[in-house]
Amino acid sequence: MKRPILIHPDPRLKKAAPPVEDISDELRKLADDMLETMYDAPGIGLAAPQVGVSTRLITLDCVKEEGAAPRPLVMFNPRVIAASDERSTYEEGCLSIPDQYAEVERPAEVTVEWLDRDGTLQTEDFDGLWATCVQHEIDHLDGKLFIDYLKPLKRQMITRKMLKLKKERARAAG
Ligand code: K1U
Ligand code: ZN
Repeated sequence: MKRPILIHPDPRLKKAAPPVEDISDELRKLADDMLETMYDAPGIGLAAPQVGVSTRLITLDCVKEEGAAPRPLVMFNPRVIAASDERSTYEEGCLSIPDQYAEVERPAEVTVEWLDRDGTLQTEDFDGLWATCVQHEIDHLDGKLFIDYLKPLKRQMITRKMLKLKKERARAAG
């Protein structure tokens, strides 16, 4: 089942999410819904707070090559346990901030630890777009958006555009 994605500004996107205590069937269903919502958007990542659920769960799939097998990842309680000194800059977007893109600098490589849908602890090194995306999604769990890395004026400009978009959408929905 597809879920609606919250649009910035929304207080639910600014709140730090509590850790998952027990990976229940309900949370596995939420993960499946998030993957469906992410692929449909389309996006390469999604965090539970973006669908209005305050819990530490993210999904991602950064396979971009035409015809390549998808690699859907579901991460409960993900955390960066090591980050490279080397940094890389990527033009980021966000499904909660539609059609706005900006360059953000982050560690180029990160090691991430998480629980998979069976509750098994996983550890993996990520680089390139995967590293950028997993850091962007973990930021969502801490109530942080990519625009928080931008200069205040640029951030305000984007926020004003989003307020306008939300008003237009509300009017169209009647
Ligand atoms: O968290 C999100 O809002 C999802 C976001 C993830 C992300 C994108 C770019 C850099 C870092 C993190 C998106 O998926 S925005 C859409 C997007 O980038 C995309 C969509 C289709 C194909 C390729 C990219
Ligand atoms: Zn985002």
